[in-house]
Amino acid sequence: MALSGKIGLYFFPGSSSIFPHFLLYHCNIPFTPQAVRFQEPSSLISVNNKAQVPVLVIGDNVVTENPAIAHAINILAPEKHLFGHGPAEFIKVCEWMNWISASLHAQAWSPYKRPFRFTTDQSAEGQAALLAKSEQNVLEQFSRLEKTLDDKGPWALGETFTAVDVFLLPFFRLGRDVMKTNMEVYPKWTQIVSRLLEMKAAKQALGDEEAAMKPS
Ligand SMILES: N[C@@H](CCC(=O)N[C@@H](CS)C(=O)NCC(=O)O)C(=O)O
Repeated sequence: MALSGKIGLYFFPGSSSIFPHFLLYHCNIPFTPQAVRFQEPSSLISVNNKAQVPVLVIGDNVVTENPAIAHAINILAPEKHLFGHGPAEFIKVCEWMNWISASLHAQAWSPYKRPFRFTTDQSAEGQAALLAKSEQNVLEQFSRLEKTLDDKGPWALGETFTAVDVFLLPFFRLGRDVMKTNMEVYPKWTQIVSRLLEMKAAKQALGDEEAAMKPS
């Protein structure tokens, strides 16, 4: 099926949907941002049966999962080289995105955010214990992330700006705003996020998030 037609992005302020939201603006792809209310999950389930954001709609195609959405955006805007230049960088970007999605997001962050989904022990003590262990897991992954970033920069892979840099933004935000972690202990990561926040695409995506949070 062709990857063409009207484009829409379902997003939730403060979540990982800032990743494709930023990429779409960065690639100058016209799209309609659609804020999701998790209080009314049925509105999202009709689009994505996992009831999660982000969801990218391209004509009749519904694309879920951050790495797959990044691939779709890369296909729509190949001139932006979101997956780098050449096979070695392409593979590195894939490696990073799988690691962020599986190890950082699903394995470490999700149990921290929603411990009740990960244990049958629903007592306050059980939940607190899981939360404490999950926080430790997230911080271990944060340290690994910092060590894996290119030493010279300015971006995650070195000279080339790629989708990986933008995928680092939501987790930085979650660490800073939700876990209240001092992110300055990750200087390379902090530098990348500062550079991202200076870009027009960040201002546009964050502007949509802010507008969506205003009471209607
Ligand atoms: N594997 C998915 C994870 C998406 C995800 O966990 N989204 C969160 C926001 S960051 C969400 O929608 N959570 C609501 C829920 O799980 O109920 C991806 O990479 O897109």
